[in-house]
Amino acid sequence: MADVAAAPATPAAQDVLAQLGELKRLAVVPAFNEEASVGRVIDEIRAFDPGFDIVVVDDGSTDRTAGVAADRGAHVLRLPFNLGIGGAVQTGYRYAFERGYDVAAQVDGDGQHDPAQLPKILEPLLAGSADLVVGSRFAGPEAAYRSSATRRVGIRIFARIVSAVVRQRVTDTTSGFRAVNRKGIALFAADYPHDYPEVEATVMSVKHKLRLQEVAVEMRERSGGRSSITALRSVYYMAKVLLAIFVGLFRRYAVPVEEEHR
Ligand SMILES: Nc1nc2c(ncn2[C@@H]2O[C@H](COP(=O)(O)OP(=O)(O)OP(=O)(O)O)[C@@H](O)[C@H]2O)c(=O)[nH]1
Ligand SMILES: [Mg+2]
Repeated sequence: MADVAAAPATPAAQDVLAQLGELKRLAVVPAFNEEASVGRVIDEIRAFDPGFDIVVVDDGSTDRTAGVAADRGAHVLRLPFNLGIGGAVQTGYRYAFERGYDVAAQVDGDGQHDPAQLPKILEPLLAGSADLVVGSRFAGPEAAYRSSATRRVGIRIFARIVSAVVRQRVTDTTSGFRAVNRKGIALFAADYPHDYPEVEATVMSVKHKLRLQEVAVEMRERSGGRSSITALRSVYYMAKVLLAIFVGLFRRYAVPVEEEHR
C-alpha cells in the first residue's frame, strides 16, 4: 500500500522513535482540495512511524481528498462545509483531546511538511522541555526556504512583534508544522483562532503559560494544488493578524476547563 520507503533513521530519530514508545500519538492533517498530495503525506507519516494515528480533516473539499485519504487508511473527518484552516485544525485537536492522545503533530496536507523531520519537532516535547514546538524555516544556519518578497517582509515583521509579545525569540510565526503535548492539545481543543491562526495560536499558548520552543526544519515548496495566500491576501493577512495580536494583549486568557475523556 505505502509507496514511500522508510528512510533509514538517524540515531537521533531512532532515539525519538524509542521514546515515543507507548505514547498515544496523532498526526493532524488539515486538507482542503489536496487530492494530489494527501495520499503521499499519509504514506510518509507511516514511513516515519507506523505508531502514529492519522486524522485527515477534510475541510469541505470539492475534490477527492476524503476518498484518497480513506483509501490510504487514514481516519477522515469531513467538515460539512469549508471552515478554514483554523476550524480544520481545531477539529483535529478536539479529536485528539476526546480520544486521549498524549502528543499531536500538525502536518499540512499539501506535502510541504516532510514527516521525516518530525523527530526534531517531537524531541523537546519528549524531553519535557516544551509544550508547543514549532518547526521554523528560518532558524537554521543555512535557512534556504524561498518565499515571495511580500511574504518575506510580513514574516520579518511578525517575527519581531511576536518575539516582543512572547518575550522570546521566534523566527517563523506562520509555520503550521508543529506539535503539542497533552497540555497543548487541551488548550487548542478548547480555543483556537480561526483565520490565519498560526501567529495567534503561538501568542495564545505563551499567554497560557505553555512553554514554546522553535526548532529548525526544512520545508518543501508546494507540489500541487494552489496556495491560498496571494499578494493581495498577504496584506489582508498582515492587517488582520496584527489586529488580532493587539486585541489578544487585552484578553483575559480564560478558557473553559474541560473534563478529561480518557
Ligand atoms: N487555504 C486553505 N487551506 C486549508 C483550509 N482548510 C484546510 N486547509 C489546509 O491547511 C494547510 C495549509 O494551507 P496552505 O494554503 O498550504 O497555507 P500555507 O502553507 O501557509 O501557504 P503556502 O506556502 O502557499 O502553501 C493545507 O494542507 C490546506 O489543505 C482552507 O480553508 N483554506
Ligand atoms: Mg502550504
